[in-house]
This record gives sequence, C-alpha cells and structure tokens, in this order.
Amino acid sequence: MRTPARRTRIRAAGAAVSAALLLGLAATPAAHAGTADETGKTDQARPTETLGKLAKKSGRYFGAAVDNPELADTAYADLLGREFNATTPGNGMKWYATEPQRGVFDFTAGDEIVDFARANGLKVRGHTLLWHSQLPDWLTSGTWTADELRSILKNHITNEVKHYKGKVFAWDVANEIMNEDGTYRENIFYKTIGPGYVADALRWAHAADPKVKLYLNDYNVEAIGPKSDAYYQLIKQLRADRVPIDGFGMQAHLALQYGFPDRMPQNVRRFADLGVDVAITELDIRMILPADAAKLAEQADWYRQVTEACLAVRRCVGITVWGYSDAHSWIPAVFPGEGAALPWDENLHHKPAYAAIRAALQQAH
Ligand code: 9MR
Repeated sequence: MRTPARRTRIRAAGAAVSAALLLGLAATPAAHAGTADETGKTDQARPTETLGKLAKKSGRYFGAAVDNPELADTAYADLLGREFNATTPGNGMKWYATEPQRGVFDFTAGDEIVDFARANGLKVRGHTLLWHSQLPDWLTSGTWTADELRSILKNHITNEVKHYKGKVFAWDVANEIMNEDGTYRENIFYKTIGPGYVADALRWAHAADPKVKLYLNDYNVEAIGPKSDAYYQLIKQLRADRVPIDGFGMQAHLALQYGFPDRMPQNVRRFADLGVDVAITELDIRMILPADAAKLAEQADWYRQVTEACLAVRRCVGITVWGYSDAHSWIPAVFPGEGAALPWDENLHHKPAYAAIRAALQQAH
C-alpha cells in the first residue's frame, strides 16, 4: 500500500541546534529539555515531562497517529507509548480494513492499535467511519439504490461503533466531505443518497454509542475561507436540527511553501463558539527538501502557532500529529521532493519543532 519513500537525510544535529538558536529557544528551560541533539544523543532517558503529560496538565491530549506496520518498529513504538497520551490508527479502522466483504467485519488492525494504546495509557481517536477514499472494492464497484446504500452505511457504522464502544473516545464520522469551494464533495454517498447522509451517519453513530464524541474532519480548513465556512454553516445547521455533532477536526496537513493558515486562531475559536469541541487531528508541516536550518526554524514556529491556537481555546481538546517521526510519514510518497514534516527526524532525534511544542505547552499553565 505504501510505496517506498524517497528520503532525504537531514543533518539533524547541526540543523536542530542552529534553528533552535535562531528561534531563541535555547534560552528557555523548555529548550534545555529538548536540545539533547546537541550531544547527538536523545534525551528520552531523562526524566523529563512528555508532550502527553504537559498537554494533560491543561486537560488536553497530545497524540500521534500510528499505522499497524509501524508497531513492529520497536524503538518507534516504545517512544510513541511513552511520549504521547493519545493515538489514532492511520489506516486500521478505515472501511477497506474493517468490512472487506459486505457484512463481514474484521477489526484485527484497529484492535491491535487499541490494545497497544491501552497497554501504554493512550486514548484512541477512531478514524474514520465514512470517507471517499480507501473504500472496499465491493462497495465502489457496486450499483446501489439510495435505500441500499443507506442500509450499507448504517450497518457499517453501527457495527464498527459498537465494536469500539468504550475503546475510542471520539470518531471521525465523516471525513473530507467538502470541496475547496465549500460545495459537497461528490462522493458515492452524496451522489447516491444526497447531503442528508451526513446527518444520518451522525445519528447512527450516536445510536450505537451515545457517549462517544462525533466529529466531522477535513484538511485545508484551518484557515478562514470557503471550505471552513461551509463546515461552520453545516455544523450550525446540524446543531439547530439537534443532530448529534460534538466536534470539528482540523487535520492541519500544512506546507511551509503555502504560508500559515489565515486567521487560524480565530477560526478555532469560532467553531468552539458554535458549541462543539475542536481538535487538531492530523498535524504535520512539510517543506520542500532539502531541509535546512531556516526551514526547520520556520516549521518550529508553525508548530508553536498551531499549538498555541489550540491552547487558547478551552474547547480545543487536543492535538494529534500524523506520525511523529520523519521515518514514518505519508508525505514523501505522496508529495515527491517534500517531507521532513514531523517534530522528530528519521533517527528519532528531536527537531526544533519539538522544543517549540514543549515551550508552548509549558506556557499553557
Ligand atoms: O496515513 C495514511 C496513509 O498511510 C494512507 O496511505 C493514506 C491513503 O490515502 O491515508 C493516510 O491518512 C490520511 C487520513 O486518513 C485522512 N487525511 C489525509 C491523510 C493523509 O493522506
């Protein structure tokens, strides 16, 4: 499924130190905890507070997504289990994995991640019940009436949500359902059932687990613009119609070359003001390779800004990075020539972004 990524090595130690100095981070106590790269060693053995513990102090989580094969990378899995207090399966709970044949459910992959999370004290975000991508062939190749597809969707949601009842605290019920211009994406559900499928999906998920938090989730919604406006209006309407909707997930797959999302702090706040939670669900900040000290410093500053945008709003409940090390990132395979998107480098050494996140979390309380 994942093509071998073309990876450009980053001279992490030198770059990390100079970028941290550029940012003035080395002068703060937070930076001391995160500058072990100076010695070429990680500071993971030191009794320092993890991102998860720091986030928890302000009642939030700091998580990292994980794909099942990555659990076999023991150094990676160990650090995931120690540093974070939440995780999201990168692929294991998607429709192709969980209902590979119609009505035949397989929760092996998702269960593996839930078991890992429980063993390490991490909460789990469920991702995702409904998406236009990574659907099983039987579903995409079939011809369905609206009633048939409604019944397929209801069955899928009901089975999966019941299976993970009490094991995930939130679900991305519907993922990436809007176009950039704020119109509905013409996925199989929209085309066959019409826009009402979103409210139906939320109601079915709620019926299967009345306690789990139900989210809509998308990318390019961190800025105020047509796409986030569409979600703002939809969530407002869903709430007016008493449809169970608890949260809005901003994926935050950002890229330095496109600029920081316009008015992100105000955008986070306006969704919270609608009466729903907000979460940063898939954060990564890619750059055009090769990475250098200036780009890593800018990336660190963006990680700080995103963290602060969440911390500034009581209802922004947590941040999840989409993987935590450049060793396991979806970016290079999908955006050739881009990468270095995460706070740890390929050798599990901290990048300047790590110290920037720590500093932001420490200032929150
Ligand atoms: O991280 C996931 C990667 O392993 C898959 O190959 C990819 C398939 O599209 O999906 C990735 O995760 C996506 C997430 O489910 C939804 N938002 C975008 C993420 C990156 O593509």
